Amino acid sequence: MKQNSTPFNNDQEAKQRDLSLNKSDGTNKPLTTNQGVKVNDDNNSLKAGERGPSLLEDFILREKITHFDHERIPERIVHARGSGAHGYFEVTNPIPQFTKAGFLQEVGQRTPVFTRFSTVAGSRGSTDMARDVRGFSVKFYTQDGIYDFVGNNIPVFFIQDATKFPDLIHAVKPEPHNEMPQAASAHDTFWDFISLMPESAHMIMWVMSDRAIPRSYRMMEGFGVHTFRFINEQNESHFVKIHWKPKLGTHAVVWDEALKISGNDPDFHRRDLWEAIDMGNFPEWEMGVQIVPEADEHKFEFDLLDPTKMIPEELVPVTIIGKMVLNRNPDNFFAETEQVAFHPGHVVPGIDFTNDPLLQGRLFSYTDTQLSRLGSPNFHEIPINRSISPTHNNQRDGHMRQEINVGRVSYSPNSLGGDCPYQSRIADGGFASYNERVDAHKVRGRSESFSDHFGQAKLFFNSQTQTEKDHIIRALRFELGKVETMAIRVRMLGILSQINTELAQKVADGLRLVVPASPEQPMNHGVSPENLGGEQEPKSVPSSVEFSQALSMINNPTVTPTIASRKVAIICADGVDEQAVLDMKMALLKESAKGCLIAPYLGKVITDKGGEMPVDFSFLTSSSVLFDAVYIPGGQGLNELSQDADVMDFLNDAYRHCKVIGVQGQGIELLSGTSFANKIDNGDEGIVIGADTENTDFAANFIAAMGNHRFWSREAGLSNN
Ligand code: HDD
Repeated sequence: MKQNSTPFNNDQEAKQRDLSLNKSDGTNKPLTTNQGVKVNDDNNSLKAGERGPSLLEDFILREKITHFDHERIPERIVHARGSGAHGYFEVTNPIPQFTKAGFLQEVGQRTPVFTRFSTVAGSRGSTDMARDVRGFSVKFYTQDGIYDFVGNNIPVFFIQDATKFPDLIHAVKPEPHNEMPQAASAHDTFWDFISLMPESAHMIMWVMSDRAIPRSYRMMEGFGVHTFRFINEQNESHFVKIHWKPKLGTHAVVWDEALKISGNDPDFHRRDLWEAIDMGNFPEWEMGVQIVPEADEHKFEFDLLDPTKMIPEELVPVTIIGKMVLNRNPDNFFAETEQVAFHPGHVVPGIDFTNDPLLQGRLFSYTDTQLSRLGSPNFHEIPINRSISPTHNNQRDGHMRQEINVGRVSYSPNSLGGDCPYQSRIADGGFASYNERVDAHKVRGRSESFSDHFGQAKLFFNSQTQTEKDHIIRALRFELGKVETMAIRVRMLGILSQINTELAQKVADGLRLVVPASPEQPMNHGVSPENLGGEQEPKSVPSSVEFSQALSMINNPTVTPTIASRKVAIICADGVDEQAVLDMKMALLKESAKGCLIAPYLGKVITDKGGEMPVDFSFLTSSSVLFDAVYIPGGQGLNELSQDADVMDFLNDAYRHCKVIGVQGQGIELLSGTSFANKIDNGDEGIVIGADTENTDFAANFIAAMGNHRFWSREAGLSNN
């Protein structure tokens, strides 16, 4: 048992009880004004005569309209588009030797959490499926106060110093003169900035990879990016990188699919998270740590303080210490998901910062942004942000203060209040910053140890499978293809050539450009570099690890394949084989997956046995990009669908996006009208055929194939763009 502060709390419901103090439910209650006056007529304003002017006296109208006029608050400057859920964190492998953090001490200990996932560049109403980094933030309501993990689904960042953050975001956001494009990095200002910032080379490899178009928030890794410190009871520090590994594996969609999802369902990720939790498929992640002793700080060829670098798992393995389960959807989007305020500076005793200059800048930015977004220094009192451990201090007043501080004393030291609230000794849980020795000149500059910009970019690219490399090349052709300024395209090719010559050449081939012989130097407006502050000359330090399996999504074998929570489109029409549909639905259900009936019309289909089965979606209201696999059961009547262009698009897209297509009995005839009809006998493992409906292995084979996620070999014959 830890000697300081309170005994371990193990109450995963504590935050829900706390939130319930503010919940309001109007069921079977009279309508009132905000002042509690019952309303008799909510449909008509007060007028001088039925056709006359409205009266200023109408306090009911004025209150309603005024409140409506003020409903909106500024959206987050970045990460505006997001979705959140409640859950808990459970310790599976305590590490008291590294950290005294109270919520990480005992096996089975549970802490309530609220987690928000987001895109970065788009506005609140933008598509979930933009090519973008995803935010991954977890608010831990611990017994010792709030701990916020504020990370991304990518372990490194674009820039090394927080002072470049406004520049980066101005470059990626819609261009200021015409506010275009929305939620997209494929435009001139972004690539102009990136092409002049070689430190972003490593991050660019990740953002152009399929990590930037995840299949689901539930299928993304999470990373704290910066190196933090863990502090133990002996006040010893260890460096730590924090990881989240999804139980469902890390999966993505393909770019053409992403574009179509954005049109079919811009809320794709939000809906996916909501429905999974609603159906009891609670998303789960393991939390892992990479621990580096203080003595090893300078052991690596990169600097631990440089946020454009990760620690390859081959050098320091990830130790799993706990798991997070999200098991409850919010009651109210605005009150919870919109008003939640994360801050990497919200730490508890046992966790501390390093001198990473990006992190140091973030420590300022997050409180500042809440002041403009939520409007008051009392944002910590908003229920979703409220600590479940008691708060007492001498901070007072401000807009919308909720707490009623009793007594006459609001200063320290005081004698009138017994000098309360009192300070805590470290042994009693008082936070004390790590006693790091700093002895240096004040300097506006960057460490030489930050100047390798290409070593880990190479490692990332080299660690990808050929399929993943091709996707990166195509992503860059797309993005740079949208750039209008030729000089920016060429400058980017210069950057890419320093990562990998084949990569640069293939991107250049797609753009019909020539890779420049030497990369362009930054513009200094005639001032010689020695008279300017700023960066070191970029260089490339070979990584001591040449290939890292963990960096590839396809190669990374950390989880057993599962189809849990995946969705299968079951193609139907009147005359469909009822038994085949029921068998498949049952087989999917056993694997916690879901089969949905798609037919040319909504309502019901009449089966071969004369029964009725409800249709979930029509081909008009749905698309195969919203499903993980397609199943075509047998039965008379399905053949007619081959004349329907929507049905053919549905199947052709499923094939193009490398998804499993299962077909039984007469259903095979439907494939004859598809663009891949000639591929069916070619042994494509992703097309599972059951010649007769009695084949009992069919569902098992189909499910096993789905576990592979996608069949990439198909891409070889598809497009060369
Ligand atoms: Fe940030 C939001 C993650 C660098 C300034 N950031 C924000 C969110 C995430 C991150 C996940 C959304 C939180 C939520 O869901 O409400 N940010 C990162 C990561 C970074 C990073 C992983 C690099 C390692 N950020 C960064 C820098 C700065 C900011 C360098 C400023 C100097 N970030 C902000 C912000 C936001 C924010 C402006 C906008 C809304 C908010 O904070 O609450 O303060």
